[in-house]
Amino acid sequence: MQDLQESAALARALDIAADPTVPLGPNPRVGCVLLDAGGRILAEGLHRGAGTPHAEADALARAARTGRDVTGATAVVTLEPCTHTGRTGPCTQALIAAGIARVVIARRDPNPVAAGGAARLRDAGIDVGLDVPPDLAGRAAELNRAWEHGLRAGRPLVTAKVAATLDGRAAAADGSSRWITGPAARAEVHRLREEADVVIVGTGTALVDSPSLTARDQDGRLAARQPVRAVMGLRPVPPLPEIRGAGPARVLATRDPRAALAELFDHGLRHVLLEGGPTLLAAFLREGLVDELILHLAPKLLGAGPATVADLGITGIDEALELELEGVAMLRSPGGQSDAQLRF
Ligand code: AOF
Ligand code: ZN
Repeated sequence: MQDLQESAALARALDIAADPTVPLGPNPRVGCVLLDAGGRILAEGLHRGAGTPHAEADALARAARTGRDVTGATAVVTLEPCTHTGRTGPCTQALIAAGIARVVIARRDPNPVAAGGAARLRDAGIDVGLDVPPDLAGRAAELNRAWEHGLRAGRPLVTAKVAATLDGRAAAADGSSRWITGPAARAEVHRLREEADVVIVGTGTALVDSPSLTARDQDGRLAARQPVRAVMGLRPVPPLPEIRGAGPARVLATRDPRAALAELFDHGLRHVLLEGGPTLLAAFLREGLVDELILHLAPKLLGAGPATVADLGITGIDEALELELEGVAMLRSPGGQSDAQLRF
């Protein structure tokens, strides 16, 4: 990376790419900022989902519309420009044709169909910068974590979220389970929903809790980005409540996690959030289909009530599912109940 202006432009491109109004879909989130030789912004570009112009093409088009000359400019992009003709033409070609002198790339494109842009640009005599500051490279990786997982695994990334008491109960003996965790943990769940493409609950949870499955802020307002709301299982359940501004609702009429994930993947959904209950979580765990587990542990004891995970078919300690603890945080609720968050 050459200078501070490029770092600032990349931070800006990452902010642009994370735009919550970009629709859910199978494409990566990509942002682009064009800088003139003095480091001033000429134009910004954003990819708005499958079938729409790529971020680089969007930025070039905006520059053209505002009469800005991009000859000799630097393009700062969050993802390596593509080399393929897909739903749109190759961005490397567009950058070369526009007379761009330098391209700063935060993340290599792991998609074999589109990869190789950096080399293509260099071959055309363009200066390519791949050594971006680690924090920005990290943000670029994080931005499309689920998309990259999809390319590798051919199925969505699965994050499971569990709320439990200290003795591992998901609900009280009478079935009441709504307020196990405190306000900070609930806010965190809404953040997870906003990040996910689809939130799934089992039919059992849908019947007992009738959850809204929307992403909301502390005041109950709907977030800009809403996941698809899905109920999975074979028990007949009433439809999820109609909520204006909420994500569309889907029924996954299967008990087979693989089939459910395949169906969601086919619909372009790349990040699944499992929100319970115990049967749904067990089904995914049994198939080895939980990539991340987030446990919210409430400072409460019940001594009775269902466990967070149903039977996994394990009898001996040697068969235990071993997880790796990746992080522990305190979810502080000033004046309310604070909980522990464990990430596996
Ligand atoms: C995007 N937006 O801004 C860039 C992408 O479906 P297509 O034909 O539009 O091609 C998508 C591929 O292009 C995508 O998987 C990624 O590898 C590459 N770059 N894609 O959707 C963009 N720059
Ligand atoms: Zn492209």
